[in-house]
Amino acid sequence: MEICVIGLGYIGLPTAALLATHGFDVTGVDINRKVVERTNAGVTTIKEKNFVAILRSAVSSGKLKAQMEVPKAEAYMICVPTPFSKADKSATLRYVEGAGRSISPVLRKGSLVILESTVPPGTTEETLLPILEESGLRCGEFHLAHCPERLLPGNLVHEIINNDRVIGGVDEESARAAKKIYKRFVRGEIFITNARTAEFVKLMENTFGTVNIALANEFAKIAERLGIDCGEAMRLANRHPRVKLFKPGPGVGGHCLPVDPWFIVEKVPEEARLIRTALEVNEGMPLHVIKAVEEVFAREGKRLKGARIALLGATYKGDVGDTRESPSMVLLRQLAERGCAVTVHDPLAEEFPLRLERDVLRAVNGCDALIIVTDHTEYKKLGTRLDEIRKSMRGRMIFDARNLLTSAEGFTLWKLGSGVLKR
Ligand code: SAJ
Repeated sequence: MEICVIGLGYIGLPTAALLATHGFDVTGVDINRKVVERTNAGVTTIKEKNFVAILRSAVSSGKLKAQMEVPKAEAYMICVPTPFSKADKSATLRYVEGAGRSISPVLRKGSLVILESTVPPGTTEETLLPILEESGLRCGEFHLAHCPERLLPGNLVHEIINNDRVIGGVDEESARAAKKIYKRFVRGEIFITNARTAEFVKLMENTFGTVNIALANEFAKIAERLGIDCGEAMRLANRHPRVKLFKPGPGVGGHCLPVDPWFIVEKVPEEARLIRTALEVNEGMPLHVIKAVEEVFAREGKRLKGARIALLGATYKGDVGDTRESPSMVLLRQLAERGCAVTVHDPLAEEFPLRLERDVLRAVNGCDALIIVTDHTEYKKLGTRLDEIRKSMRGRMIFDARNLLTSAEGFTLWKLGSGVLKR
């Protein structure tokens, strides 16, 4: 079966490669010529274990080829981004609409269109369906389903294959047609529902994460005020058989958790009050860290203006290379606005507005303070390198926004959720 996957990003390319290594003839389409060329060369910027091998075998077998035009195919999978406009806090569907418009002219009777992109409830039927009917075919003459992805960046290949999937058809036949395709490479269970429910399920999943992280962040700020070590309190609370608290952090990044819940708020603002508040609590976390930096500098009698500060971590979370919506971007801007000279270290990140240091000691060299922003595995060992770090730094302040350090001999250590630990 010929399948066309539109959008060769974090979701589309691995999906295209898996389809191609499970018997489908796949044409990958992207508007970015560089992505098309890299894909045809079996090369990718996506750093996920086992992925390059799958991509190489898909390309070298001739089962996956990439191009910029949408071909005739028996099935189309739309995996384009649905960015979020900060201005009016709403989903930008122009890429989904564009993908639909590129399919319509070549859509044939009996073809199947699957929308994987995360969209506000109702998008599949109210936005995409009418665009596909511009082909002259009525829905029913072609099939349309929504199948949201739920893979975890950092464990992508394993999760694409093993996670259960939810498929929402605009009608029963569409859902069944889509299930037949996923069954070829998904080992998880495949559940069928209607399109609107499938759209909502995806948003519920990420909103669950966002709201629970916001709860952890709020507990951390309250614990600081109460003089409680939030990390210890959470470890104890999690001993309850039915409590599993998330971890507080310097902000929620990535292109999903800070974005997807806004799609619900946009649709039903009068009801989605807890969800809106959770998003705002998370958005406020970078500033909470900045306020702590200001307070500790003041208490230590140090001027923030002109200070040199090292941020450890540019990516939005540990052990990934993705910097989208990363809290580090906000911290960098806020510190620069306060006249600080900032160096940023990261072992994996590619795109970042500043040249990235790849060696921790070089990054902290001469710095007055360092801030642990990302929970990279490398930083979990910083506790054993404090002597070298102390020799390399000029100052003695550490801000641990990920609770990776238990103590820091000879440093003033501020931890999110505890405040300043006594030296
Ligand atoms: N974070 C915390 N505390 C936590 C957990 C995460 O501060 O306890 C932060 C992380 O540091 C990061 C952000 O939240 O900045 C998001 O990280 P994440 O690992 O929670 O989620 P993503 O964005 O990497 O992937 C999520 C996943 N969704 C859920 O876990 C419900 C993934 O399954 C989805 O497929 C993905 O969004 C997506 O593409 O929608």
